[in-house]
Amino acid sequence: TRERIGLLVMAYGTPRSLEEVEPYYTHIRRGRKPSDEALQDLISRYEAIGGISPLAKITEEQAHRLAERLNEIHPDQEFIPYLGLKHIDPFIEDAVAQMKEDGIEKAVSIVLAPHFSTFSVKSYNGRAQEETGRIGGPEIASIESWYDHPKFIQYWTEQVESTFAEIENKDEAVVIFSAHSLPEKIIQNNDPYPEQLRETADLIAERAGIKNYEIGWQSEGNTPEPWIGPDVQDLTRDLYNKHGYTSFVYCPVGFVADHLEVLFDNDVECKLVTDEIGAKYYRPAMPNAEPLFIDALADIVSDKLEKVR
Ligand code: FEC
Repeated sequence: TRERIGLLVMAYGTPRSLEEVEPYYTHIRRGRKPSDEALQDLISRYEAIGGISPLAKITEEQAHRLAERLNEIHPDQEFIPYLGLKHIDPFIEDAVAQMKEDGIEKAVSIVLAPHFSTFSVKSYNGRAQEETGRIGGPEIASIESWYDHPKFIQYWTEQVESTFAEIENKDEAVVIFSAHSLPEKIIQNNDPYPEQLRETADLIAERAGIKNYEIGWQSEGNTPEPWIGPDVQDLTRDLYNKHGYTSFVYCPVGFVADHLEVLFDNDVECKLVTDEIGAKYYRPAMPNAEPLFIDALADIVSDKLEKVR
């Protein structure tokens, strides 16, 4: 019989209807209800991308395809996918409880975000480990980061190359690699997040032969504390003023799916700036459930299992 392995796929989560926006937002704010104004603002952003985010469907497809791929490459094992979300049900804890109920003894977990940060990946993995310890659930091998995996880099390299093939004046084009901003205080605690984003960008740029590229931060929260910058919108204006670039290529490599932070923060907000300065806006396709990306994730999971064997 095949060895059964729980595949815990963790991701941010998104409201599935406009009614779910309030509880979701309240969860993100650690239980504090948003003001009516903030709630309306978020609802209007969801409305601007077509009513609701495609993220829920994409996350499910990523998990399903990943399990399928792993089952293809490991005929002696059976990977059973479980989705555990950070801010909406099924929560990470629900997934761990379900694995236990299903008699899973061994599991591997992966977060659908490439770069490690205490704020993101560490908190996902911490919640999974804490819950499994609490209920005596499966042993979980947690993957910490995969920002430099060759197939992940290859995915974005191909995207950048095909985007550049469309650009006439390549010397006047710049790539902005970005991730979700985080409060600046993480840097004081030696968080590897900014360094990992830099490495992802360097690897893609080197392989795609791109000379003009910069690191930017996006989607920062609405709090008084300082967040890591430069923000992608400000960076766009600065780069235009300094170098007169006529094409901007946005690669939000800190994310892996089409969702609000890309479809709004890049495709609406950054595009407002490129329109204003009269430059061209490009945003290559997100990995979603593309086979090369799923293959990258399957390699990352396989490598982790090999290590803990
Ligand atoms: O529904 C969708 O399509 C978008 C889902 C979504 C993703 C996402 C990814 C990340 N976030 C990260 C950190 C923070 C911090 C705060 C914060 C706030 C929000 C809000 C929404 C939201 N995030 Fe998110 N994020 C997504 C959605 N995020 C909605 C609340 C309204 C707003 O500020 O825009 C600030 C929390 C606070 O108030 O204290 C911090 C990080 C990621 C990337 C890693 C990951 O995917 O886990 C980091 C997708």
